[in-house]
Amino acid sequence: MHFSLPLLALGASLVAAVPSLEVKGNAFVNPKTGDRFQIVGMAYQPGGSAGYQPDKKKDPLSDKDHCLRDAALMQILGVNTIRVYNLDPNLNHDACASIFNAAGMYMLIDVNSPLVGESISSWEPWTSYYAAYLNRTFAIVEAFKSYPNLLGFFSGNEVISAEKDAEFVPRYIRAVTRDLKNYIAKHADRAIPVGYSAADVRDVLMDSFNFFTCAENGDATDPSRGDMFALNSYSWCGNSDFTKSQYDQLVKNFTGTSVPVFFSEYGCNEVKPRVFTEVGALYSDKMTPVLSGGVVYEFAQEPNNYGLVDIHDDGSADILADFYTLKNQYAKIDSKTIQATKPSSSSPKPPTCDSKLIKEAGFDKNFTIPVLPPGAKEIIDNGVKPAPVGKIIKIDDYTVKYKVKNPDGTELQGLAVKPLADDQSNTPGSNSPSGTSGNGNASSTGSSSSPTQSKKNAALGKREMAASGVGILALTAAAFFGLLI
Ligand SMILES: *[C@@H]1O[C@H](CO)[C@@H](O)[C@H](O)[C@H]1NC(C)=O
Ligand SMILES: *[C@@H]1O[C@H](CO)[C@@H](O)[C@H](O)[C@H]1NC(C)=O
Ligand SMILES: *[C@@H]1O[C@H](CO)[C@@H](O)[C@H](O)[C@H]1NC(C)=O
Ligand SMILES: CC(=O)N[C@H]1CO[C@H](CO)[C@@H](O)[C@@H]1O
Repeated sequence: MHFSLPLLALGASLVAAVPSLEVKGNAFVNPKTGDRFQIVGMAYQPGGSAGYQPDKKKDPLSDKDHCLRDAALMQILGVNTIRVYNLDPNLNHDACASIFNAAGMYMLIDVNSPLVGESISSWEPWTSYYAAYLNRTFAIVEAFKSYPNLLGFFSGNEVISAEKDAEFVPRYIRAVTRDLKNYIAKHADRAIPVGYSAADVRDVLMDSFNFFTCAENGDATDPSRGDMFALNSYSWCGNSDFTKSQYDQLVKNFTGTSVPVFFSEYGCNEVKPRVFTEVGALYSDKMTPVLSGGVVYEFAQEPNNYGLVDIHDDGSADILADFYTLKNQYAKIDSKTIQATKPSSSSPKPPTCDSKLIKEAGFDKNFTIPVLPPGAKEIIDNGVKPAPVGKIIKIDDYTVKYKVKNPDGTELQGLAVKPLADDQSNTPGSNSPSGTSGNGNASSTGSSSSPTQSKKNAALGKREMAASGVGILALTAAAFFGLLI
């Protein structure tokens, strides 16, 4: 084995790729090592919903230089997966997918968008379930199925957010899951996981979990059963703890799950600045046996104030203080251990779908899944026509073109994506250009940030900080680190 290492490294500079992951029981597994994979994820929707404009040929994975900037920054953080919500199947995503692949990051892709005709509606779902809608979701499959770093598809996101949406919607989400899985089985060369991303609303969460992960007659191959289940979890706010956040209940409730469960969003911002202490809990041995990590909401700053990086129209960007707080929390994760556990050898059988699984009175108890709408069978049989095609391409230059500044106003030097060796996913510390240690401020040396300090940073506007002279100090520090590297 040892002899082949240099050869592998050589090959890696040509076409490095992360290994496509598989689902085994309640775990994502790297088939090459047999190790379990924990998602260290980032929600990526620069521009918010305006970042998706099919009429302007624009979506979050269609601009190479933007992706280079953001992948480089996420590499510094230590992210290994991105979640992207709204995509146009007919745009070319090769450069961005290849950049994130080289940076060691997987992609979780939502097949829907908020536009009419591009998602199942919470209200009268049958009016939104038709062939052209399915054709679009299958086109997303076509556009992404060939990227090795595609981790999975979300068949829906928070379509059920209250009991009022729960009477009929669940069976339609199961129908879409079935259709996507049947399409993938016929037209993709590997089993790509499909699952639902649920709202963490107590009235509907566990019923959603049971509804989407049970199987007809307990048969795990039932195509309408989700391959994974995710929840958008915002119950840990500020310096909370395992019990106060009710993470203990989540672990208890999902124990024995027959599919991987993870947070498809987390990062409550009710207490500001965020301290991201939930990271320590999420990747601790209290949670990793049951959950498979989570996705932080979110990379780009938007009016709702969850962002880590403020991106400007000219492509330049300002790193916000929360970015370094999260980076420092990620740095404490014991990646080697959490990414190298063996999945449990016994996979729990899926529960048999039965109205007894459902607790809330208003929640769908009908497991007869709606039949395909007219015209859809032909598309599943023959494939989307014309089908978009995606492929990994060679990226000649990984240098970031835009100026990116630290919270104190200093500019990051030498910012570039650092392509990883073949079969590597990104971990904290795999890329650290000068000026990105500590808090991204002049005097920072250590790897821990105190909440009081970040509060101060957030309170001080960027301009004030520069005026106070911190900027000049930081430049000196950046130059110093530059010499070291
Ligand atoms: C199906 O999707 C493809 C790719 O987006 C598109 O070109 C085609 O017109 C669609 N067909 C139907 C019937 O909606
Ligand atoms: C756990 O499940 C129980 C029973 O369904 C439910 O009452 C409780 O709200 C759940 N807790 C969480 C945190 O979802
Ligand atoms: C269950 O749902 C199916 C459609 O998915 C419908 O045809 C059937 O009538 C429903 N059954 C009941 C008892 O409501
Ligand atoms: C000016 C400023 O915010 N300095 C802080 C930089 O980061 C270090 C380490 O967290 C703090 O100790 C400094 O106070």
